[in-house]
Order: sequence, then C-alpha cells, then structure tokens
Amino acid sequence: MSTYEHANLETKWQKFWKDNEIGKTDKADVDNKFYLLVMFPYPSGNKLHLGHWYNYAPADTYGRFKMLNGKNVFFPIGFDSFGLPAENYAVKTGVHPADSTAENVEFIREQLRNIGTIFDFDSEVVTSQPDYYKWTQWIFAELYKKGLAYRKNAPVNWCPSCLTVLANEQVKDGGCDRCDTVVEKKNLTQWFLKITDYAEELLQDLKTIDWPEKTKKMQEHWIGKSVGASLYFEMEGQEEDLEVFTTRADTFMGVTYVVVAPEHPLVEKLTTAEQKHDVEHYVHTAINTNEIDRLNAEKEKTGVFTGSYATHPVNGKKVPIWISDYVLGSYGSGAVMAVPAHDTRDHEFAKKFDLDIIQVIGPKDGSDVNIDEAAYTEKGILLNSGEFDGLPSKKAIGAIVKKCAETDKGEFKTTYRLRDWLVSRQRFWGAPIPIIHCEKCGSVLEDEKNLPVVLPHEDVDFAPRGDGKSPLSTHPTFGKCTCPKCGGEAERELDTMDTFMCSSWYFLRYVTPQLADKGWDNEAVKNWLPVDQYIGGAEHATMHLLYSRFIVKALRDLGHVDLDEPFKKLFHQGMITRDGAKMSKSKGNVVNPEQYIEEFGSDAFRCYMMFMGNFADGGDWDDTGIGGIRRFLDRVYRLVEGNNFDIDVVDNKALTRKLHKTIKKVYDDTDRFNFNTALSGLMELVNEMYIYIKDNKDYNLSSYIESLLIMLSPFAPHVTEEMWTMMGKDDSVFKSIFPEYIADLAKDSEVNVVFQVNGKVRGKEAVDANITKDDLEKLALENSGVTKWTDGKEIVKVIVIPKKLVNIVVKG
Ligand code: ANZ
Ligand code: ZN
Repeated sequence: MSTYEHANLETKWQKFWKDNEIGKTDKADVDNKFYLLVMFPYPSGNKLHLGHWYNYAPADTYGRFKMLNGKNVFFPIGFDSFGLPAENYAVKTGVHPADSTAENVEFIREQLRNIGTIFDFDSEVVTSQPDYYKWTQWIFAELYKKGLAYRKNAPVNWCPSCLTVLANEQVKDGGCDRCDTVVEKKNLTQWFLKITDYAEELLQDLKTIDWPEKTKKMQEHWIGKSVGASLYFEMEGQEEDLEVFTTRADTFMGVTYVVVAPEHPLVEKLTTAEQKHDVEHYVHTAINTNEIDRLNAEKEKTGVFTGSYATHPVNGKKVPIWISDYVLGSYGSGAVMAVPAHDTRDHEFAKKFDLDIIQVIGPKDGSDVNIDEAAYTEKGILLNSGEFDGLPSKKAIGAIVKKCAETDKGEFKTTYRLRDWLVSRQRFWGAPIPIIHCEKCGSVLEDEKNLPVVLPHEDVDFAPRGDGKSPLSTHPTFGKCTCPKCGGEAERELDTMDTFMCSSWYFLRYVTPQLADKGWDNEAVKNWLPVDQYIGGAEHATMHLLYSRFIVKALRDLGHVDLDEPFKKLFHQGMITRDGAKMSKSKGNVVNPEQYIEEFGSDAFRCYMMFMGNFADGGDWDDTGIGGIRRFLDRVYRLVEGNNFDIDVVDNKALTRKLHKTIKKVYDDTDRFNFNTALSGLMELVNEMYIYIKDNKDYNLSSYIESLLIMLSPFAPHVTEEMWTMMGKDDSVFKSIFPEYIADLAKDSEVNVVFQVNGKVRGKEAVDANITKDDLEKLALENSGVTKWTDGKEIVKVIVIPKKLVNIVVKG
C-alpha cells in the first residue's frame, strides 16, 4: 500500500522549522507564557540513545500541544557539560575535555533537531563555557559574602575510585553514586554551602508546589525534621556540659548511661588514662566503618567505656559515658542519653555490656511488660520517675524539659537530618572555586572583575590524584596569583565545584542567556519563572531538585531574584530499560534510534515511544509494535490523499460525535502526559473515518481531517505538516488552534427502548443512550402504555437491559 517517503519529508520539515524559527520564543509576550523545561543532557558521548529520546520527544510533544492551545511556549535546551565522563575520557585519550565537549555538543544539537524538537536553540547554555561558569562562580561568591559558603575540616565521603569527595546526596547505600565503590570517610578541608539554613523553608514550601507526592516525601525525608529536646549533663572534671538530643524526654528518669559518637569532639578529653588504649583502637575502627553499616539495626552493638561519668541533672545520679558507633557524629549533638528500657538499640547495648535497665514508662492500661526481654518503646504512663509518676508521656515531656530548663539543663529543640552541601571536588573538569588563599589575609574572594577564573587549556594533567588534591595542583601557573586584598603573593583555590552547582541555576540563565554583565535579568526572570512544567528523571529527587530550590531561595534573600520556588510543576518520565536494566553506555546495552528512524521515520519512532506504555512508567524496550504505528500514520496519510475537495464537505452525525469525544480525550490525556491513551483515541477516530469511507468511496472529510491533523501534530509533527499542506494550508499546522470540544456534539444519540409488561410489548420510547438504569426504569414505569397494565397491580420485579428493553413483571 502507498506510504509516504519519510526521509526527505522529515528533513524538509526540520529545515522549515529551523528557517522559520518555530521554536523561538517572543520573550516580550508574557501573558500566555509557558516555560517548559526538560532536564538538560550531559554530553558524555556524541550520540543520543533511546533513553534521551524518551525524554526529549515526549517533552517536545507536550510543548507543541501547549503551543496549539494558545500558549507562548518557551522550551529551551542546553548542556550540563562539566563532570566526570568528559574528564575520564580526557585521562584516557589526552583530549582536553573542552574540545571533546564542544564536539559532542555540536553533534547532539543536530540530533535533537532530528528528533523534530522545537527547542529554542537561541537560548542554549553550555555550563562548561566561561561565559556561563563565570556566573556559577559569581553565585558562589555571593553566597560566600553572606556566610552561606564556608570551608571546614570535616570527615567527608571519599570515593577511592573517582578519587574525589562526594556530597552526602551522592552516596547511595554506602556506595559512590557514579561507580558503586564503597565510600570511605576522610578528614579533609572542604567547601560547604549552608543549605541547612533553609531546612525549614525547603520543607514548608513543598506544600506550595505541584510535584509527585513521592518526590516530595523523599525531600521531606531527606530534610528529616525531628522535634524534641536538648538536655545537658554535667561531667566530672569538664567545663562544658554534654548535650544530648532526644525525642523522648519522658524517659529521662530511666537514663542509665550516655553515649557519644566516636567522632564526638569531647572523646579525647573524656577518656581516662586506663581507657586510652581501648578507646583509640575502637574509635579508629569505627570512623572507618561506613554509615550504612553503622546504622544497620541487625549489626551487633559495639562500644567502649571512656572511664568518665556524667551527672543526671534531675536525680543527680552518676552515669557512665560510653562511646559507640550506633550514635552518629553528624546528627543531633552527636550524643544520646541511653534509656535501655525503652529504646531497642540502647537495650541491646545494655544487655551486651551489662548496664542497668530501669523501666520508667508503662502501658496506659497498667498491664505489666517484661523489660528484661525487650525494650518497651510505646508511649504510656510514667513510673519510677519520682515527681513525674503518673503523667502520660506527652505531658511528661513538657514537665521534664521545663524542670531541666529551670537549671539551664534543657530546652525544646528541633533538629534536621539535612547536612550542609559539600561542593568542592578534587577534579579538573569543573568550575574553579573563586577563592584565593593568602598567608596574611586568609581565604579571600577573587575580585569580581577577574571572574571567570578560567580553567587552563595547556599543560594540564587531567588524572585525578590520590592525595586529596585537585589535578590543578600540578599546573605550572594556575595556582599562582596575587591577593586581591593586600596584593601579596597568594595561592588560588585548586578545587572545582560540584557539577550540581552548575545545574542549580541554569533555568535562570536560559531566560537571558547572552547577557554579558549579569547572570540573568531579574525582570525577565520575574516574568518567566517559575517554570510552568519541569520534566525529568526521579533520580534527582534529593540532589538537583533540592539544590535548585535552595539556590533560588538563597539568591532571593540576597536580592538577586524575585522567586520562592523554581519549578511549579514537575513530572517524572519513566525509564526505558533493556532486559530490565537501565540503558547506559557503560553497560553497553543502549538502543540506538538510528536504525528505527531509517526504517520507519522519526515520527513513527516518536509515536511508538509514547504509545508503547505510559510515559510515567517507562518499561522494557520491545520494538515489535513500531511497524504497527507506522501503518497507522500511513493510514492517516492515505485518508488525506484520498480526500476529494471538489465535492461537498461531509457533515455526519456519528463522525461528529466521535470527533468531539476524541477531542476531549486527546486534550485531557495529553495534558496529563497520558500520551499512549491519547494516541489510541486518535486511532479509534481514524477507524471511524475508514468505516465511513468504506461506504462512501468519494468523500470530502476536510473538517474532520483538519481536526485530526491538529491533534496528531504534536505526536507526529513532520508528516502532519506535510498533510496540512496537502489539505491546502499554506502555514505551519502549529499556527493552528487545538479543536474546540463541544459537549453537545459529543453526546451519544438516542436509542429506542421497548417496555414490556409480563413479556408483552406495551410501550416504546426514544431515550438518551447514556441514560442511567434507574432513570430508564422510572421512565418505563411512568409510560402511559405501561401504566395501563400495571395500575393497581403488585410489581414483582423490573428487569432493565440498557439501550434495549425494560420488562416489568406484575402479579395478578
Ligand atoms: C532517648 C530515647 C529514649 C530516644 C527512647 C528514643 C527512645 P529521630 O526521631 O530520628 O530524630 N539519637 C539522637 N541523636 C542521635 C545520634 N546522633 N545518633 C543516633 N541516635 C541518635 O530520633 C531521635 C532519637 O534518636 C533520640 O531520642 C535519640 O534517642 C536518638 F526510649 O533519646 B532518643
Ligand atoms: Zn592577602
């Protein structure tokens, strides 16, 4: 059967869109603005694989759909081009990452056009170009000025394979997010951003954004707010008190010992001479155990006694101070009051080291619990707690904190699990941190007029080093500079920034990408942000999506943007897997779209990706249906080819009804990213049209075809443009308006229903085909033909067969 020739046709329309700048957004027209953002690609190779297509093609469909619905769509694209893959490639081949990146970007830009996307390429940003990272550095500088960027020596996550530190967010199940190598702890001086200052706002504002619940929950969890109290123990021979954080102050009178984390700053001071050897040995092992193992509840408890004691602020008892790795140095105050009767971990620990277990909470109903066997972790009524006996847990918390507060030994406190964001990396291919270290002046910001601090192009050794220093440390001149404050000789900071810093503001740059004297224009950003719809993978939930929210809030407080949240709405596309595994170049399981494009065309490939399953779910790649999709497009093409414009335009009730039903379905489904069901709606409509032309070989279905083409165009843009011209149109189909749904026209017609009494036909009525069973029964019972036979009789039963018949059974 005749089919269209996709290769030339698609090239032709891609060129048309490029020449006519269909994707270019008039930024002055903000009334109908629709900022559609898709997570930008990492140009790690020069080929986009199916996974990329699965992100960009459906996003493009969405953009085109919004365009047809009267929106002034801004759909930019760029490249997140700093990072490890280009650097690893450089290490292997010696090609400078700037060169390989530039080449890849050029290739990918072309491929994005081949998908048929209408990105606004004029707004493109490339994060590894100096004109972009100048502003990444500027943001760092602004944060630094306000105390939101700082340097400290801290135990940090170190990947022994990537040879760099990682942010907490980049550690997954104790392994490196990139290479799965088990992460080690190292004490290093590193740069942090104070995201913790925004913990509460980041948590509260989740309520204001339309994001998938699961993602919001993940952020909520990551922020980890915990409402409790800080209580303070005096310690023999120490000036300061030991602060513990607890959510169960009601159990305070059951404390039999306290525990500090192995990395607690007081460990050394608290350790007595006799215990020194054991403590040092224990701390050394504990610090080198990863956090996942330490938190593993199954793991047998270990610990060591410091030799020192603390004084309980209410009953004055002396309790031993222990060290154990089940207490984390990075949470709360790094110390806990142990209540073995009511906390499972404390219970296990007390059993192992033969420490006292004192029950202070009992069930509300007064029943007994066997505290020796297991901890009783429920809330309840206080006992063995002196003046607090008889109080329920909730009241007791208030009373005990108040009591401690009287002597300055307690206060209510809220803590967060969220840690500051570690942004320094010991890698070459990133934005240099714009700091200068001067012997006299300390850490000083590079002068704004000297930004960007540019990465060297010559004499670089890209290979990461094992000594905790960046490869830039081996460059002959990069590190040498003068102090902006005193003019003396100084050294440049050699670490570069986490690439998540680059991607935490790119959506601001897109709006005014060419500005030379500013990172963005505040007025324009105010007009175009927040992003109306963001599309991207769920794996970024606690990284990019959290960092971007933080950076926007920080910039707002610094007076640089008028914005509380960057992304109003978020959608996560599903993942396309192959044999159950995520597609990636390194696994060698990528599917290349080229073969399919060649055989079936870009339109068919796009449609197939959207048709094969729900966009939110993704699924395993299986190409068996792609030919079917292509046949569908051919069918539409032949329908258009066969249209006779010289005869009267058909106006057919059944077709009109189907059309309006389809309009509603396609609109609703596409708007909710249910592309697969939208496409099957269009297929059904085409089927109906074919049923019509079977009996009417000569047809002019212009009005139906036009609506069909507009609805199909976001999915299969090239061939619909072609068919649009075949319909005699001389402008792009994307200049059209999505067909209007008219509810009245979508109504199903009437059907004739027969009413029987005891099996004999007594009446007949034409009713709305969608009438409910109850209404139909009522109609039958009120029908004058029927009432003649039912009046005064007992109705035994009414049988309703929708759209057909109602049979009334009467007695006598
Ligand atoms: C005494 C107590 C008694 C506790 C009891 C619980 C039950 P969330 O809800 O997760 O915030 N804790 C405090 N700091 C800790 C640290 N750095 N490492 C490990 N555990 C720590 O948990 C708060 C509880 O976790 C605190 O309340 C503390 O144990 C423990 F019957 O204090 B609790
Ligand atoms: Zn100086």
